[in-house]
Amino acid sequence: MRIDILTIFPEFFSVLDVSLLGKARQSGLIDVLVHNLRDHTHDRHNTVDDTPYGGGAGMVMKPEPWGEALDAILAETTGTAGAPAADAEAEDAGPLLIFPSPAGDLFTQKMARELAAEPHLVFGCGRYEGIDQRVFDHFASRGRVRLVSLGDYVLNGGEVAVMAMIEAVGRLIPGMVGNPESLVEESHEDGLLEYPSYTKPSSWRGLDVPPVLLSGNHGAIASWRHEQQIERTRRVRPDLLPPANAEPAEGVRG
Ligand code: 6GU
Repeated sequence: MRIDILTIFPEFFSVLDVSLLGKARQSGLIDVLVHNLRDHTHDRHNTVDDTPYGGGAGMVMKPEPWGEALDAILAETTGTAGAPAADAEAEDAGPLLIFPSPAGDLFTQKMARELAAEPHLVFGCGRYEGIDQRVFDHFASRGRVRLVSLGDYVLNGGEVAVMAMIEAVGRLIPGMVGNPESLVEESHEDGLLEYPSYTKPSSWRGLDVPPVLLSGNHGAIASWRHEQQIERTRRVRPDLLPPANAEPAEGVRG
């Protein structure tokens, strides 16, 4: 998979060199290219933002540097400055452009799986009050654009959000995780939160590991873990359960 990142803070992404993703980069499984948006400005101060039309607080990112930077990536990867050529391979939809935004679709494990199947992702990290809307509209007319949010809170810019998305997507790429089973037994992979885990010693500070886990009865262990998943999900994230399984509201019970 190829990943391009456009940002005014390329240093943010130096952490991609360490840990799991660093190894994936070294092995060639993921090719991450970080670009400085300011390289696509042409004034003395490398201006990337300006005041909003219509007034209001904060600054808006100007469309021209985004246009030039995205044109360059699209030209390099499609050879046609992004416009799909008439004789282009039918299945090559071009890169998927992703803009982190609190106004976007919620990023979920399902979306991570969809993104992990893409050959080429381009992340555009906005700062300030956002990016001129015409950047999204223009590139949506030439290809696929998605606004994606991590959740209902506000970050100062897209950089940390992109890091989270790359980590969630990167570990789903075949060959990335040592033990593929560790992928399926996790929170959200089966729509439930994960069961609690224990290791040695069997007793620690007066707290004992649940005896069923020491029983050697694999059927009983699987049932217990599934019950724990349902109980925990009902308690912490009832919104993840189908309505019939959700805990009845206080006072409505029995
Ligand atoms: Cl993806 N970006 C920003 N700037 N803030 C956010 C977010 C993304 N998701 C939640 N808050």
